[in-house]
Amino acid sequence: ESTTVVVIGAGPAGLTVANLLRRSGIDCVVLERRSREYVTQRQRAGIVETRAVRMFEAWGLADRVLGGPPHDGILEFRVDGESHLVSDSDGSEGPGARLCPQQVLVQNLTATYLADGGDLRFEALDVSLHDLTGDRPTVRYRTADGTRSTLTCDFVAGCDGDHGVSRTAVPEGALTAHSLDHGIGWLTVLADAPPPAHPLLAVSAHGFAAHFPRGPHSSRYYLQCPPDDRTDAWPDARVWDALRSRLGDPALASGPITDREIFRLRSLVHDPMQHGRLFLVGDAAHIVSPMGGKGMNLALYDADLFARAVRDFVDDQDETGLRAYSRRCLRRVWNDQEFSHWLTRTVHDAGDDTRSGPFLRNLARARLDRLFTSRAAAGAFAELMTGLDPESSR
Ligand code: FAS
Repeated sequence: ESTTVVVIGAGPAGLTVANLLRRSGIDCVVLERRSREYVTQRQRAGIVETRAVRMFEAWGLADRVLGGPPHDGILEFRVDGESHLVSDSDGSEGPGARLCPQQVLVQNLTATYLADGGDLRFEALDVSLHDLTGDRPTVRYRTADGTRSTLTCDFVAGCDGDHGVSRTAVPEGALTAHSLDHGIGWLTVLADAPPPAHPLLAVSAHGFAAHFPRGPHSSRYYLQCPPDDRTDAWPDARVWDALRSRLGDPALASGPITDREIFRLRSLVHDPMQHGRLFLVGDAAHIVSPMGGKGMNLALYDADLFARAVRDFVDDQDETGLRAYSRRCLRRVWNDQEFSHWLTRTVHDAGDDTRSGPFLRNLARARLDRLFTSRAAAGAFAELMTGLDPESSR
């Protein structure tokens, strides 16, 4: 079988690449290891940032793929119980961020791609990549009934996340991994409990906590915990007690907890993000701590750059975008890594100084004070939250 692009993975990155290529009339096949039910139910990110909204708008897809209400552009920081509302909108013209949970985006991207006649193959097993440095790479896989298939293509989009197969197909030493372990653990909890009026970040001596909307009747919470902590050390009562004390809200409404997971905050970047005819997109190339909501939005950014580069190549034999893909993505990746790192350090050092010590705690408190009192600092924060390219490079 032959196609132009084989996309590996049907998460936000893979499905966005597939839809954008489809819109450009470019043939592609998506191979997803899991079932459609599994992939479309996975709850993770909760906000599609302004830049990504405008990207879908520019491709004529926003109405079909974005769900959820507009984000009102207000973020709440609560420091030792004191509330500070901060704008995360830069006031530019055009649609703003949407409170669109990741599973809603994935469901809509899947439905749109299939409705437009897209070729999406679930439960594609044992995917392997070959001849990536030749002109016609091949991708092999098998279906559950044992049938084996081979696809030849012009390009492979590795959209298979942090534990995928694409990166392993690159020879040892061709990619450099830059990683950082923040030494911070988070218990993340999903619950059918009322969402907050605004996304809430809380700094307290008891440790960091956050409360984010994940739909009209559900919320995602984060609680700082020791990196090697275990979920069975967090029964429901302890979760709600810790949230009430750290969020400074004794009357916080609770609800059935539907998911709980502990993970270490870490950041990872693979450089370059391409090898021969393989292009890594989204988590397959980078992991960013959930602070600032950049993980999924970076995947959408990469997908847009890759799809435009392929379109330029197919329409005009112009390889500029393909050659510059990694450099252009990495500029944005490091910008968002720096922002997430700044925000992660600030909200954790400012609270629990047993980990960072009083000097770093005061530095973090000074950064918060600047954010709440300086227009320039608030403007820079809003620009970074929108994901829009700085004025200079727009
Ligand atoms: P994904 O991992 O989503 O998708 C990869 C796909 O490839 C999967 O469907 C997988 O089944 C498939 N696959 C893997 N190996 C394969 C193989 N060998 N063959 C075929 N298919 C294969 N980001 C934010 O922006 N904001 C947040 O608030 C946020 N919160 C998060 C909370 C948690 C608990 C976690 C874990 C992540 C969070 N993220 C957040 C980050 C997350 O949203 C990722 O950035 C996003 O899923 C990246 O999308 P993809 O790159 O498509 O990777």
